[in-house]
Amino acid sequence: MRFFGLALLAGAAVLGACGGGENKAADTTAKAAAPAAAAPAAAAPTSTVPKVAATGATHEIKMIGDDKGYRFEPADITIKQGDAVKFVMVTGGPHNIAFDAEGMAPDAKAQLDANMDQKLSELSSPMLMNPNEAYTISFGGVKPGKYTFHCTPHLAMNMKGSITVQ
Ligand SMILES: [Cu+2]
Repeated sequence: MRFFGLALLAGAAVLGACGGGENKAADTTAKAAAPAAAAPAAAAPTSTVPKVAATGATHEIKMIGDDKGYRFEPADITIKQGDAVKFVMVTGGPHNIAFDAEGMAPDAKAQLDANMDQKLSELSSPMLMNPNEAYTISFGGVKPGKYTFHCTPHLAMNMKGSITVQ
């Protein structure tokens, strides 16, 4: 993470040196958002890796908050590369899906991030507010490994899960 941060800062410094006036409008955003500001399209922020569509099965994970607690159900699943995972908001929202970048291989991280639409931030889905709202993530091109995630609003309530890609 530290190395990645330094690389971002270095990139921002280079942009600042040669960019001239084109960055004025973006100066109000945080440093971490600098690479996104450099790209003309807001839709494709930090990654240069293209999204890979799912070609396999779609697995469903429910997002629940009730008197038994906040949870993903099932919390831990195993899928194949190329499958998709559909997260469905059931109760107790807003919920989201935020993958833990720590320990994730850089190429896997780049692909997973590219495969997520409408992100709040890197590896972080938008909030799902209403029952039956869903958010589907393609694991096309995401290499085998275990990907852990949590719900940002309910991290303290231990709303966590994992997806193991075979
Ligand atoms: Cu939640």
